[in-house]
Amino acid sequence: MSKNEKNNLSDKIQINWYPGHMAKTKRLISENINHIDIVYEVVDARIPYSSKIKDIDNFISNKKRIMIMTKADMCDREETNKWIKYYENCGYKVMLTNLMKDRLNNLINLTKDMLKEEFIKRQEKGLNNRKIRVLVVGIPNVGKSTLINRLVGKKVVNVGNKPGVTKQLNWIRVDKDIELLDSPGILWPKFDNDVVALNLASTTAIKESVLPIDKVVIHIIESLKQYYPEYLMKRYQLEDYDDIVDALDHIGKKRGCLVKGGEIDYDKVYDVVLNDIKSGLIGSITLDRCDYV
Ligand SMILES: Nc1nc2c(ncn2[C@@H]2O[C@H](COP(=O)(O)OP(=O)(O)OP(=O)(O)O)[C@@H](O)[C@H]2O)c(=O)[nH]1
Ligand SMILES: [Mg+2]
Repeated sequence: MSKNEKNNLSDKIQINWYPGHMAKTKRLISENINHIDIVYEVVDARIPYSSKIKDIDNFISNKKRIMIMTKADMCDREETNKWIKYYENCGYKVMLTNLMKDRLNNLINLTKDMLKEEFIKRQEKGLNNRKIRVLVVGIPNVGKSTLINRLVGKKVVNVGNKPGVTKQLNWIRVDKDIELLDSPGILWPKFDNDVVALNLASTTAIKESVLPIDKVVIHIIESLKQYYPEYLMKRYQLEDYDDIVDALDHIGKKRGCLVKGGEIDYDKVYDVVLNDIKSGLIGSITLDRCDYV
């Protein structure tokens, strides 16, 4: 990689991307929001700020909500706890969960509790007792569908570690008391800053092809250097470095990402780092920090 190429890496990222189906999903949610009793707003505990839908208030109006932070098993608990406090101070009920193993009885209980008065009022008015209707909403790949499968207790909707698995709104019955509306992941029309966009790409919330892969991987390595240098050491035996190209070269050599003649194959280095992050092999990380909001 030449110095010029390296300099280009720090250019401001231009992203003006907003797939039409996300606008459509927001419109459908707005149209159906009057039928909803409560919203589960799902965020990824590794990026509790970057993964929160920025314009959510525009289409869920003032519905009651619970923020569900998924991937508790992959996050840095100390930083995540600061975020939980931050959102609780903003008035949210927050629930941190590992959807791979947690039972979600407490979520059901909290939901029923938050809606108790409304349902008593309905009864007093002589209205039919009906199920609680929950909208599950969030950016792509945060675990909305996994949450639904967990609540139902079996696989009723498809999940996958890539954005855009759910394509349409789906009503799912949980039990005699609750039904859920699964929704496709949505983002907002323009990313407010590069860090948010890069964090989203680092955790596979936006398609890899949307951002230049070199910028995403450099962001991952630089974030690890800043917050978790011990993970760089453990996974790649990479000590502190001054030049990012040296870091990429080092990882390339350690992981055998070479082309004929012993040159570094940077595309392979990018794949290695992205896969390590995607699968959680690097370690438990949180990429957002409360002090920058
Ligand atoms: N380790 C871990 N993986 C999780 C957790 N929750 C979800 N996942 C994984 O995250 C990936 C995305 O899950 P989905 O449920 O498909 O996400 P989604 O929000 O429905 O995504 P879209 O439908 O694409 O918007 C899957 O590979 C899940 O297995 C969690 O708490 N811990
Ligand atoms: Mg889904």
